[in-house]
Amino acid sequence: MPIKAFIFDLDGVIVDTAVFHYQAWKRMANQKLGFDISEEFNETLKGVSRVESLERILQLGNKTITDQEKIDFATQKNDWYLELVNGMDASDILPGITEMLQQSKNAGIKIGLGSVSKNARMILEKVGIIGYFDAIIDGTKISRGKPDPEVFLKGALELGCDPSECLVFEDALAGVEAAVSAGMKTVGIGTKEALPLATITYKNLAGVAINDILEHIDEG
Ligand code: B16
Ligand code: MG
Repeated sequence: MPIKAFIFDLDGVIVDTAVFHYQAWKRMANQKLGFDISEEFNETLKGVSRVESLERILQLGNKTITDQEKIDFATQKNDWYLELVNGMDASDILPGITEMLQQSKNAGIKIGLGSVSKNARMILEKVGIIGYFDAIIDGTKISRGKPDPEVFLKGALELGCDPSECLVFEDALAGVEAAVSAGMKTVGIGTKEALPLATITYKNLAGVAINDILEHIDEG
């Protein structure tokens, strides 16, 4: 089936907010729980919801807290995260993204966002590219995080396309797994070793032409 829509992950594909999530979770683990989290462990939180991320951190440190504390800690982490995100502007858009959005628009390809983040809409507004999107699926519209395919299947539905007509741009293992489960081909942003299930991979999208992607996807 020909590709009619591109669905982009936010964190790690459009902007590098992963580093801010990491700093905020690290601060919370250090100050509230009394242990540290490594960058390697942070990799396993990519594409995972806020509540589930907290659960995984508690499990890592072997800590038990009350339900009220869980709410308070997740809120505190988000406040720290938002302080960091607040300084973002168009210069934080990752290489090649604005050009890719413009090329897609010119080629008549529909554009969707598939993010687990509840802050996604605000971030797209902040960096000035929200106008490109025909559908935005974020953490406010889904009940299951990646690797569940819900976020991408809802994207296809809102874009009016069959899943097989959608191509997902993802940087995280859980995100690529979600797209594969949704029956979609994927452009992995990273290395083939880190994202073995991706149909093709690019280090980043700087200088990448749509036709180059579509030709490789046909072969993939
Ligand atoms: P929030 P994505 C995900 O975004 C992040 O990768 C993940 O680290 C984060 O916990 C999740 O959003 C929830 O974010 O706390 O802002 O609702 O990769 O799906 O764009
Ligand atoms: Mg991501």
